[in-house]
Amino acid sequence: MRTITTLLAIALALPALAADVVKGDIKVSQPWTRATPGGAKVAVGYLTITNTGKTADKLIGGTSSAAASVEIHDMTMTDGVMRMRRVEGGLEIKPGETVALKPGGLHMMMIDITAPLKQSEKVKGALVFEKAGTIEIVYDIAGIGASGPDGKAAGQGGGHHKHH
Ligand SMILES: [Cu+2]
Repeated sequence: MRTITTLLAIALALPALAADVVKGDIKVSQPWTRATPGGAKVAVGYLTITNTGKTADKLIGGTSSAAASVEIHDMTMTDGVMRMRRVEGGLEIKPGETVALKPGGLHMMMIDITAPLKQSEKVKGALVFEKAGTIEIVYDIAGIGASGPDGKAAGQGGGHHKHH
């Protein structure tokens, strides 16, 4: 009996990645963000959106319990410099389409975060769609500099990604 209890405790302690959230024709998978260094004013959220319906929907905004506002951003390369800009008019998700918000591209920009995000914790948020409405999500917080939700770090603890 004791062995079973111990094994269960170990299983529960393993980091569980957030489950998919489905509402209407929209499925949101694997929301994640990164821990933020002290003093940081912004954080970046990533996730994957699938439209399982027969009509297009549009991601038009978002909120987060940890930030004053959230915008949909994209990264573009201009003259060899990566810049991010707000996606005006929303992000269309066509029927049957899967759109990944991931490092180097589309992302949810959390602006004026209220407290530093800590690795292994979670932060609540919501996505607002034109048709599916508001979808509540929970972002897993990976390490500073992580390149994916599983916390595999690019330069974690190595002093890269200096904040400026
Ligand atoms: Cu941004």
